[in-house]
Amino acid sequence: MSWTRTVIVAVIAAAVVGTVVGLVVWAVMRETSTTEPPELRELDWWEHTVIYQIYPRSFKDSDGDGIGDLKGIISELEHLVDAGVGALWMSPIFKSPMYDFGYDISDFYDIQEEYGTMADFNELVEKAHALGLKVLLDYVPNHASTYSEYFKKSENREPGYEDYFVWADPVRVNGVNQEPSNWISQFGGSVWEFSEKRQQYYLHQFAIEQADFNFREQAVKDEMIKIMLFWIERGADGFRVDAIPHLFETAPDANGVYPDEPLSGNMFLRPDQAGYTTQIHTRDLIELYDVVYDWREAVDNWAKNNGSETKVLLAEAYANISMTMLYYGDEKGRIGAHFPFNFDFITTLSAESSARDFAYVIRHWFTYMPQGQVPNWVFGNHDQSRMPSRFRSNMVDGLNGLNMLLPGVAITYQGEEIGMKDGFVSWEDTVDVAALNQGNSSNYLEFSRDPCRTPYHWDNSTNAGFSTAPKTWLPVAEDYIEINLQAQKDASVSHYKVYQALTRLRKEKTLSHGAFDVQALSLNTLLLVRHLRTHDTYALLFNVGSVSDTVSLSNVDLLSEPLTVYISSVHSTRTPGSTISSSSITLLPGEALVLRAPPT
Ligand SMILES: *[C@@H]1O[C@H](CO)[C@@H](O)[C@H](O)[C@H]1NC(C)=O
Ligand SMILES: *[C@@H]1O[C@H](CO)[C@@H](O)[C@H](O)[C@H]1NC(C)=O
Ligand SMILES: *[C@@H]1O[C@H](CO)[C@@H](O)[C@H](O)[C@H]1NC(C)=O
Ligand SMILES: *[C@@H]1O[C@H](CO)[C@@H](O)[C@H](O)[C@H]1NC(C)=O
Ligand SMILES: [Ca+2]
Ligand SMILES: [Ca+2]
Repeated sequence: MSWTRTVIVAVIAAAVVGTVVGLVVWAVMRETSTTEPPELRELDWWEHTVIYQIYPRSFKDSDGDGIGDLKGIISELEHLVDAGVGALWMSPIFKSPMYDFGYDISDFYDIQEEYGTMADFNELVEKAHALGLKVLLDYVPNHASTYSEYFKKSENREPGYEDYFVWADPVRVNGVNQEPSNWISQFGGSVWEFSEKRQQYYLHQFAIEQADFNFREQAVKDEMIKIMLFWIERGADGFRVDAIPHLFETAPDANGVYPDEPLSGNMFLRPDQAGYTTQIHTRDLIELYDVVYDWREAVDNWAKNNGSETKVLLAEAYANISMTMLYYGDEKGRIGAHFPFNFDFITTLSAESSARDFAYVIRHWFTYMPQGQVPNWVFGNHDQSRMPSRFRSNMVDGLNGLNMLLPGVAITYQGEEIGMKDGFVSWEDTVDVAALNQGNSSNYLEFSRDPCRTPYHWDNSTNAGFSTAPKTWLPVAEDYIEINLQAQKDASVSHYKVYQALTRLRKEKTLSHGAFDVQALSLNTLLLVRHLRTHDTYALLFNVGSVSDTVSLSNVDLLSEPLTVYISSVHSTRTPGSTISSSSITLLPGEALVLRAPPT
């Protein structure tokens, strides 16, 4: 949830000295680490899967109240199989007063009523597993709803709960109570909120209704592991872990004084907006990694003791590259998340990026990723403008192509398989706290996460087939008549058909085990090659620019003739099965081709 449009202009570490030349032998090194087995290494279930993020409120409404629910998800699990994904991750489905749509949990052990019951959850897990789909839950350890029993007990100073949250006395200035520090919430305003009952401030890095747990309290750490194992016992295959960089804040000094954060100097922000200060006391504190490593130990132990398959931890961390990579593990050999999400395509690339930027950003991740780890790629989520809206509509197939052809795990946010764009949400219809906190200003949309959360487009019937309600919780985007799943299933050529072809292609050993090379053939045309010994070579050719581009593949050693078009983007004039001459290829703006070549 750490929605960080304010830091979106993340600069790729300027100091990447030395060039990454030629082949990146990621997969090959993994393969040959033991003494050259003739067989390719067998991958664990998660290492090359496609994870599909479901935003439950907006996926499918089964009972006509305008809100998506578990029964709706159950009824559409076949869609995920049809799309060719291997796992689903649901944004939070736990009891919540919904100030932050489920990221403010009031009971971590129960299902939100409007989403369904524990019986529905069991049915969902059972059916998903029967269909061969893994089920990942959203685990939100940084904070609890102020409506939770934990918070109520802590506010009442009940024994054992006094220090469950971060409480601080007011600072008295000229006889007036003031906040303990100048720290600003991710959603705007002070992180400190005064409790009349306890006569102290509590800390909230997100909404006022989301109180931050105190991770220096052993009882909190124990409880968090208990929650994870509770859901694992009920069949969860792992977790996406929310907002981890915010787990710890700098502790007060011996006199109980909290240090202020320095001002960022960003003149475009008001003093109450996130980003006005530089978050040196509220993000990326080194203590948090030990907590993550403990979680990994707990889930690994559970799996070992129960002889079960691997349970995965995926870290949501908008952080710089070194702090991000630390989630994989540290120099002392402690291991953490199976991977931290790679948000580089969201935070550093846009419609203006060149093929050189793309190649650089891809290599950046591999340059810093510790050896033997699994990469992953994210193109959108419930906190960010949708992929075709951030880039261009004609780039959908090329971007899905990159997601599917790059090594490691591909992550799809619901709707990316059909090229859904952001919906328009008027101020009157706005429900996201990050936007509401801005008031009805001309720029509330810059802060709003509602446009990327509008309901899924199943077909061209009322409410895009999402719900039979007269009014849905967020409006359905107007373009659903043209952009919807049914239409794309009916069409002979569509984003969805391309997506299916891509997920099918992923089953090739070249994609699961092969090495890769990425380069810019020109300013705007990107080439990604996957190759593996005696197996066919596959390459993605993608014009990321807004004008046509002509390139040659004659000098690419990895690609030998004949080159066959294997998959082509929807507006391409080339049809799958046709051969292509490597000497001169003209690509339309956004055009993408997956080519097949004989083994090198
Ligand atoms: C898993 O193992 C733990 C002990 O580590 C045990 O308490 C629990 O019942 C086991 N669960 C299952 C589903 O086998
Ligand atoms: C990343 O952030 C950490 C902690 O804020 C800082 O110490 C480090 O210098 C940063 N590294 C880079 C490469 O920016
Ligand atoms: C929000 O602002 C717009 C444009 O300034 C205005 O037309 C609209 O009436 C306002 N809505 C509310 C609820 O204040
Ligand atoms: C709605 O979808 C159906 C089924 O895909 C199709 O036959 C019909 O032409 C569509 N109607 C419109 C207005 O696009
Ligand atoms: Ca419903
Ligand atoms: Ca925290």
